[in-house]
Amino acid sequence: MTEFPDILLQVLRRAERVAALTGAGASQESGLRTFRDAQTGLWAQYKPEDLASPEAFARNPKLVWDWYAMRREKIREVQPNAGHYALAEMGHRVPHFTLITQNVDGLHRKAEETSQVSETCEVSYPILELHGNIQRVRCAECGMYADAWEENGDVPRCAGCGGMLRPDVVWFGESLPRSTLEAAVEAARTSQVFLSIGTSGMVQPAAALPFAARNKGAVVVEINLEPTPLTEKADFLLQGKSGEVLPALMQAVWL
Ligand code: BV8
Ligand code: ZN
Repeated sequence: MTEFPDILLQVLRRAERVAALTGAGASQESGLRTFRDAQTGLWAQYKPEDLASPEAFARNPKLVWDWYAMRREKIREVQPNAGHYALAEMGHRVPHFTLITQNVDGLHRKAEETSQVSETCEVSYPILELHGNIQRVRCAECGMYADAWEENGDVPRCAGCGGMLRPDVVWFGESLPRSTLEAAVEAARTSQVFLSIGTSGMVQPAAALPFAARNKGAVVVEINLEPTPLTEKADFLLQGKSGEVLPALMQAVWL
C-alpha cells in the first residue's frame, strides 16, 4: 500500500499528540509467530492462552518455563523490522508520541536503541510495555529480578529466597502494571491520532484503548492484514503488512 488518503496525511502532519498500539502482527515480519498463528513442533499441541497463565505455571512450571525459554531464544535471533523503525522515526518527529505495545519481545526498544534517527533528535518518547518483557525474569515468590540463572534442566530458583523464577510478563488473569496502564489510557484519551497496528483486538484491557481514543475525538487508524472488531469504528483501515505500510506512510507524511 503506498497511496494514502490526503486527509490522513494532513492530520498526521499537523498532529502534536499521537499514540500507537502494537500487537503481535507488528513483529510478524521480524520472524516471530503471532498468537493466532498455530504453534509448531513440540508446542503445536498447546494454545498460548493455555500456557500464559498462573494456573498453567502452577500446574506445570517446567513446561511454561521451557515455552518462554524457547521464545526468548527465538527473539534473540531476530531483529526489529521496517515497521519498528518507522515507528521509532515517528517518535522523533511527533512532538508528543507514545508507543504502547502488547508485545513482550522488546523489539520496539531495540529499534529505538539502534535507529539512526535517535542520534540526531533529542525528542524521545515513552514505550509502554503493557504485558511486560520476556527478557526480564523475576522470582514468583519474592518478586526479585534475576539477571542470570542456572539452566539445569529444572525451573531455575531465586538466589534470594529459593522461589521459582518466572518471566516478567503479564499472564491471562493477572493485572497489568497499574502505572503503565494508566499512562496508556491517558495517552489514548489525549491523542489526536491513534494507530492500532498488527493486533486482533481480542485481549482486554489493551483492546479498549483505541475506543477510548475515539471517544475523545481521536482519528483512529488501523494497520492490519485484515479487518478486526475495531475496523468498523476506525476512520481508516490501511490494509497490508505493517513493515510495508508504516515506512510508506512515514515517507508520504514527513519525507
Ligand atoms: C486482566 C503476555 C484484570 C504473555 C499476554 C476470564 C478470566 C480472566 C481474565 C479474563 C477472562 N475473560 C476475559 C479476561 C480478560 C483477559 C482477556 O482479555 N482474555 C481474552 C482472551 C478474552 N485479559 C486478562 O486476563 C488481562 N488481565 O484483565 O486483569 C483481571 C484479573 C483477573 C480476572 C479478570 C480480569 C491480561 C491480558 C494479558 C495476557 N498476556 N501477553 C505472553 O506473551 O506470553 S496477551 C498476548 O495475547 C499478547 O500480548 C496480546 O495481547 C494477545 C495477542 O493479541 P495480538 O497481539 O493482537 O496477536 P494476534 O495473534 O491475536 O493478532 C495478530 C494480528 O496481527 C492479527 O489481526 C493479524 O491479522 C495481524 N497481522 C499479522 N501479521 C501482520 C499483521 N498486521 C500487520 N502486518 C503484519 N505483518
Ligand atoms: Zn525470591
